[in-house]
Amino acid sequence: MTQIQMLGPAASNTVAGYELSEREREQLVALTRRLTGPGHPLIDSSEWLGAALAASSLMPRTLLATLRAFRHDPGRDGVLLLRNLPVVAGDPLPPTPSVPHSVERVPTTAASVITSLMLQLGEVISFRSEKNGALVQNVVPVPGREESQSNAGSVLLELHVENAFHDNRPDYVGLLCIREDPTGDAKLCTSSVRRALPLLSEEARRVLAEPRFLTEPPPSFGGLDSVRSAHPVLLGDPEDPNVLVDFAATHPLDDPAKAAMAELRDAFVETMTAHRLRVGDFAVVDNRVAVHGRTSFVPRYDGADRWLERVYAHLDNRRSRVDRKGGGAVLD
Ligand SMILES: O=C(O)CCC(=O)C(=O)O
Ligand SMILES: [Fe+2]
Repeated sequence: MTQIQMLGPAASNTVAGYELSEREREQLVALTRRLTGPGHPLIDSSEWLGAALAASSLMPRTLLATLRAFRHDPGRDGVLLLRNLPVVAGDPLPPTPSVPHSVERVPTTAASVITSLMLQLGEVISFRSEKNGALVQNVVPVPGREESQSNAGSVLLELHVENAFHDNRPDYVGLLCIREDPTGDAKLCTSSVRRALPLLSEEARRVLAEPRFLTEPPPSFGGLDSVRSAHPVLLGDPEDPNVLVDFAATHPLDDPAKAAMAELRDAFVETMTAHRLRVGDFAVVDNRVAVHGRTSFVPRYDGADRWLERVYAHLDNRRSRVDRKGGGAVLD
């Protein structure tokens, strides 16, 4: 029972997944009641996070075992898909927000569920320059931002490692679907370096492992002024490397580097999985092994658009301590 099972083609992909039983779902609802409702501190407070951490260790055993197994080995795809998670309990879901930098501050069922899950993978973190440092962020289309290469946009979002420019980027990106795209066109796309690597030429592998690439931070992080030093795209063991690339923000420094990056993108596209997330689906991307992006779609801005909640986690809280002023969850 605790083994990660494979979801079949009917689920539009074959990544590691687990569907909660009704009983497990009820258990989660009961657990989130400890965290939601009037009188509870706001999400980003240390009081609420402490309560969420305590509650998270009481999640159903199968869920805990599934998360632990994924942390041990993210599999060929570097993605874990959980289904049938509760996102509301009682009250109807409000309209999908459409303002920039939308976040959750008051603890809801969905926010409690995603935070608890991520707390069992690692330590939850956020970045001060991104969505005001809020831990639970809304991924929603925003009017006027259609063309932007961010999660507020609706044009194709290029495959990327999350916050690739940052030394303490997240190890995991968790995305919980709380309202599915009514058009069905918006799909989370994921590709892993484990699947792409065998498709690459020897030359591309060699060049990608050299520091011949620069990754730009988004403008909110200081833009080009804060570009760090040149880095390789493939890091670590050449047989099973980590990947560090954002096809909208990483710049090759010479022609062979450009060709190798193009080869890598082709390999990612060839081995990509598209996930049409439904309400209660939760995708966790291992940000070292997998890249993610999103297909284009047409938002209506009528309150019924696609709505995901996002939480980051990383594994080494000591390593990031230098960036977490005061010891909280927010990185500078
Ligand atoms: O909208 C999506 O499916 C993914 C967006 C994304 O890349 C993110 O929120 O980090
Ligand atoms: Fe992303």
